[in-house]
Amino acid sequence: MASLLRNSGKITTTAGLIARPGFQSGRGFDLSSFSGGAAPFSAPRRFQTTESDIRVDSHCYDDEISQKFSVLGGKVPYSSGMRFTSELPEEKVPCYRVLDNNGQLIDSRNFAGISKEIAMKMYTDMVKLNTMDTIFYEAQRQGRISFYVTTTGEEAINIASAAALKIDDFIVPQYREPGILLWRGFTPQDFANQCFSNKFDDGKGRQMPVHYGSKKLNYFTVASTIASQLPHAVGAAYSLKMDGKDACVVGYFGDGGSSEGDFHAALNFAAVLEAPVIFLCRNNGWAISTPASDQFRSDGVVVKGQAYGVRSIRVDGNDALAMYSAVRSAREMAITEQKPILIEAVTYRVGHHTTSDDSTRYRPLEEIEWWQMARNPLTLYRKWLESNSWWNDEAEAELRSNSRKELLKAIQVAEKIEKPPVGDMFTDVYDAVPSNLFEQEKLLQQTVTRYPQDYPSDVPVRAVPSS
Ligand SMILES: Cc1ncc(C[n+]2csc(CCOP(=O)(O)OP(=O)(O)O)c2C)c(N)n1
Ligand SMILES: [Mg+2]
Repeated sequence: MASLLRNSGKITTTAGLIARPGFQSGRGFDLSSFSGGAAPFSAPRRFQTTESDIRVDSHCYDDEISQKFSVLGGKVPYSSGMRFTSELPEEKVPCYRVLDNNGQLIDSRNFAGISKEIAMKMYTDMVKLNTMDTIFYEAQRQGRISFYVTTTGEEAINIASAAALKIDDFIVPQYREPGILLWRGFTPQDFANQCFSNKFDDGKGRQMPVHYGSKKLNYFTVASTIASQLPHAVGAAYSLKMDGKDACVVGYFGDGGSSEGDFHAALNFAAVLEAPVIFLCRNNGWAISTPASDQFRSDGVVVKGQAYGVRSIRVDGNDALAMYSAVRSAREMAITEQKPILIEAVTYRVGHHTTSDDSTRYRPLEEIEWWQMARNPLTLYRKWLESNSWWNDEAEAELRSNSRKELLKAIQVAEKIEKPPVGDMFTDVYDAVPSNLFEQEKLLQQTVTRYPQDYPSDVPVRAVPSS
């Protein structure tokens, strides 16, 4: 973990769930709902909480000074000492953890209670996700699909965050979060249909593999233009707020995404509009070949929340129970208090960036192996399940074998299904196809007909209707 934040040394872990207060509120908040009674949900007031809430303490300042300071959203003391703030806080923000390095509870009080059923489904889906990565990655290597992105090492972030949310919550993903879809019921066949771009892909084969989306499952389609999804997440959350919905939006992104302007704009918008959105950063140490130490000089991503007035927490992203607890709590705060929350989940990208990458060219093999062995999210969580007598070797072998069979079958079926007709490239954007697109479609159809050897034979060319 220290290697993720090389510039400024180690971060400590804590077994206590401590979200950092947003600058504006400065209020404490109660996490006692973990140990029982949930905080009552008060219906969000349509529009009311979006008004700026600037309070100036008139007892301390005369009117003229108060006026000046009102631009800073509250009371600011004068100081005769010229002090610059330091670039880094004295202490690093601790990393919330529930399980120790052996998968045992550090403190049984500081995490959300979880039923056996949910706990088992979490592990089952983590294994399925891991198996899907192995099989789809191999399929890409065999030339059966053009591209793939693994989530290896980030299974806990994917599945535990999904488990902590409700289906009404909207997911606005980056691209390394297919586990949320899996949790919500996207089947191996659905994943395979998208990766093989066949006619049952909801995106009609228009996108590269792994650009999943599901309207039914409230999962926005992956847009791999880094961080562009985050302002959209805020807009969607603001819409939920206006409609008084008991739901939030979760915008996922990587450490690399936090360097994009869109991340900063989104945090600021969310804070000012008081939008019920969770920004979930997977700080996996790498943005393709750029290490986190070349990405930012701050104490990771978590501290950026407070700068924008957003309550934030750093969590061990390889600890499924910590992720589940933090996301559940964040969801409750985002909805009941109608405000954004930032979670920095500290993890490691065990796989290559994508199938177009070879990460051993820029990082030591030992680093990858250490994370895979010592901090494997599946192993840690399995140890906790076993200590509850909920899991054993026999169950493991059966799950792995069944998942493998199911996924192999899914790709065998998907690759035999016909592709969508090329004409589908031109539909669904305009109500009536404009003349320039109509011309392009006609030209494409003529080209494919004239040079059939240059085009895949399994893609039907739909006849262009006469205009
Ligand atoms: C706007 C934009 N710039 C650059 C890229 C190229 N690119 C694709 S992924 C990536 C790195 C993203 O890293 P991070 O956000 O940490 O996510 P991770 O891949 O580690 O999950 C980059 C730079 C892009 N897709 N979009
Ligand atoms: Mg990254």
